[in-house]
This record gives sequence, C-alpha cells and structure tokens, in this order.
Amino acid sequence: MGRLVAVSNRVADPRNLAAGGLAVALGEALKATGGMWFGWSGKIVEAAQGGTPGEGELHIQQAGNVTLATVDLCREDHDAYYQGYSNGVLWPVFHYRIDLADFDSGYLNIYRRVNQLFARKLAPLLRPDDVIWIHDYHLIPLASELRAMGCGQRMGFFLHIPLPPPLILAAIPQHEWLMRALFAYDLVGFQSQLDLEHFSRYVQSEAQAEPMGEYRFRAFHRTVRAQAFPIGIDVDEFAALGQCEESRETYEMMRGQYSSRRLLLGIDRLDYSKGLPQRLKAVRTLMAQYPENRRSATLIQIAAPSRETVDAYADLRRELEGLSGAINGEYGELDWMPVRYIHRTTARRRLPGLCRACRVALVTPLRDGMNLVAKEFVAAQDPDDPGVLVLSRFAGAAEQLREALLVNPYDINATAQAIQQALHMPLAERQSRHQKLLERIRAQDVHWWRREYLRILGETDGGVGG
Ligand code: ADQ
Repeated sequence: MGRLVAVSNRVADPRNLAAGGLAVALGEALKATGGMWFGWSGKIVEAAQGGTPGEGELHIQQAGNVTLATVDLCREDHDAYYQGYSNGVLWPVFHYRIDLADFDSGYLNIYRRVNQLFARKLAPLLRPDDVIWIHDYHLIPLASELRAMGCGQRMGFFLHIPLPPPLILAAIPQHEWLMRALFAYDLVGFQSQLDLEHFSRYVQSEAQAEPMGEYRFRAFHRTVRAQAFPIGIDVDEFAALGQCEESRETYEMMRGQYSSRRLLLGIDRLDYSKGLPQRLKAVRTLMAQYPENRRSATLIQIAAPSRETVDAYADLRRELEGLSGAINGEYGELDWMPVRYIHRTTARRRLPGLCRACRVALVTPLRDGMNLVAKEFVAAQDPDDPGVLVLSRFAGAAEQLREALLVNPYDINATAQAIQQALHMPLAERQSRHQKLLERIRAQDVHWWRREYLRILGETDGGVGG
C-alpha cells in the first residue's frame, strides 16, 4: 500500500499524544507506516487582504516519520464551518436532535468553501499512490472536492458520530448534496451496524442506489463500499497508564477519601448528546427509592468544557449546575454529598486510577457514535474485584458490550434500578461480566480498527465507474 495520508479537523504531533480516541488511533497508524497528517492548524488569523497571507496559509512540519501539514482559517470561515455547520447542524441532526439545529443557509456555503480550501492545499502535496483516510463530519465533501480537482487516489472516510435514520437526515435542507458527497469515497466506515443500516436505507430510498452485494452500493455513477468498523481503545496503553504515579495517586486518594462509600462515575464532554441531566435525575431517583444508598453512594461527574460559545451548551451547563445543587441540597449531609459535579477536564494520566476506584460507571448517552469511556472503564478494572458498567443502549458501544447493564437513559426509574442492581451485584457475576467485556474490548481494540479499515480500503477497487 502507498503512503498513508490522514485528514482530520485537528492534527496532533504523533510523538506526543496526550488525548484519547481519534488522535491516538491516527497517530499510531501514521507512526507505524510514516505518512502525512493534514488538517486545520488550530490558528485563527485575519482574513486575507492584498499582500497579507490570511486564511489558507500552509504550515509543514516534520514530526519523526510523519509530515504534519496544517492550514490557518480566518474567523468568519472558522465560525461558520466549525461552529455553524459542523457543530450547529451536522452534530445535532446526526445525534437525532433536529430541534437544536440552526439551518442558517450561510453556513453551508462556508462549510463547502473551507472543504474546497483544504482540497486546494492538500492536492499539490499528494502522490499518485497515496491512500487518503478522511475523518468525521467536518470533512464529508472533501473527497468530492479532491476528485473535482482530478485526484484519483484511493480515498476512505470514517464517521465517528452516529448516522441517523433517513427521515431525520432528510431534515437537513442540503441532505442530497451531503450524501452524494459520500459516493466520492471508495470506502465509507461507520461505528455500528445500525449506522450502516441507516446508510443503506437512505441511499436506497432517497438516491435510488442499487445494493451490489453485501457492502456495496451504486449511485451517482459510482460504487461505494460501506461497512461498520467499531473503534476501540489501546488496552495495553491504558493499562500501562494505570501504573503511572498520577494514576496510582488518584486511586489511593479516592479510596482514602471514600473508603466506606461506593462511587459512581461519569466522565464526558459537557454535551447534550451525553444524557447528563437524565443521569443526575436517575441518581436523585436512586436516593429517593433506595434510601440505603444515602450516606453511602456518591456520583463523581466530570464534565469537560466543550463548545461553550454554542447556546445549547451554555444552557446545558446551567441546567446541570442547578440539578446537582438541588440534589445535594435535598439529600446532602454535613459529611456526605450525593453528587460531586466537576466542570473540568481530568488529566488523561489520572483516568485509569479514577476508573479503578469506582464501583459503577454511568455511560448513559442519549446517542453516541461509540463512546470510548465505556471501554476505558472496563480496561481499568481489577479483574478480581471489577466494577460494573451501566451503558445506554443508544451508544454505539452497546452493540459490542452486551454484558454491561444496558439501559434506556430516557427511562429514569429503570436507570435508577439498574444503578441499584450494579451497586449490589455479587462478585462472581461482576467477574464473569467483566471478563467477557474485556475479551471483546481486547479483540477489537484500536489497532484492530485501524488495520481492518486500511485492509479493506486497500482491497477496495477505485470506485470511478466501477
Ligand atoms: P467524544 O464525543 O469526544 O468522541 P468519547 O468517545 O466518549 O466521546 O471520548 C473520547 C475521549 O475523550 C476518551 O478517551 C475519554 O476518556 C476522553 N474524555 C471524555 N471526557 C473527558 C473528561 N471529562 N476528562 C478527560 N477526558 C475525557 C467522538 C464520538 C464518540 C466516539 C469518539 C471516537 O462522539 O462516540 O467514541 O469520537 O470515535
């Protein structure tokens, strides 16, 4: 296979990967093979005017065997492409929240313009046998822009967030254009079988695509292969992180402070897709209906600040502060509070220790592409005395992690009941569920995900006319 060129909105130095998820997965893939990583520089500059470089300035930097190529954006482009269309239209609709979408027609033009800018900057850097792997909803039309400029390379796309059913997608005024853009790829990857099924139904009902065998669809004079590749974590890396000083210190500190108490844990970005108000209400119901948990169970909820300039996020923050205050006011004692709500990011090096110190993880999104916290929690547990995962059936991870306690997060009573079951689960049952979950998380880890995706992309015939 030729050189790997990964493209994502944000780019990181693969020699120094601090964050989880996508950055680690792509960084590892690139380090293994060498290659190029292309995306936004993270810099917002003055708009270009005669003589000043402005948006579109390209920075090339060598990081070991990986070339980092990044482009600056001006304020107007960044706001409309990133906050406006990507996070104000695609993110809510793809998470089934049409009510939160802002279909301002100006956003699409700039979303398209930024994708064209990326294509113009990327195309001259490409070699004929490069394999291009484009990531996530910010960059859906990038391949079609590259094709329009004559790039015939093999191109794959991976969607990290869910794909909703056809009639929800169809609420986006430009849905045909968006979905047609996916046919410029040779391979389109989704997180779950459910997302793949939605794609298959959409293209057949809205684009009259012909299914051509198990994974192939033909429409717009092109054939695309579409398949589910559930993303995983690096289990060994996370276990090794658990041995570092900060992780051990966090474990000891939590166990010391809460020695006689059982901890419930939530770790999320502060996002309306993560079901945080419903989760807090379930903990309130737990305290009301199962009073033996008062003075005994505590929820540690860490919600990392995210997209704070978008209104829906600011509203959510206020709602969570109100709810956690109300629950603590109602049930708290001088020496115990039911909820510890922390609006901050936790250092990644502390996460394994924190997970290991907690008896139950509450991973209860209303919708989630995958949710890596569910997998990290399982990987961090002591196999002899493991904690229990309470997992939303609406997270992509639920397709794989059947031995978790699966819940409908909209059903507050049922979620409270599942938390109660998790808190009182006998050791033998916890061990047997944990073992099965860990086996699956190991078998389909992040290395498997990357190898499998690139193997299938390598086998896929170029789609033009094919
Ligand atoms: P996210 O919505 O960001 O990602 P998720 O998979 O839960 O969601 O988390 C990604 C990483 O961020 C994890 O490694 C997690 O530990 C870390 N993280 C989350 N909250 C944190 C906090 N408060 N403090 C510290 N670290 C935190 C998108 C999709 C997901 C999909 C991923 C990867 O929305 O569904 O699983 O991409 O494809």
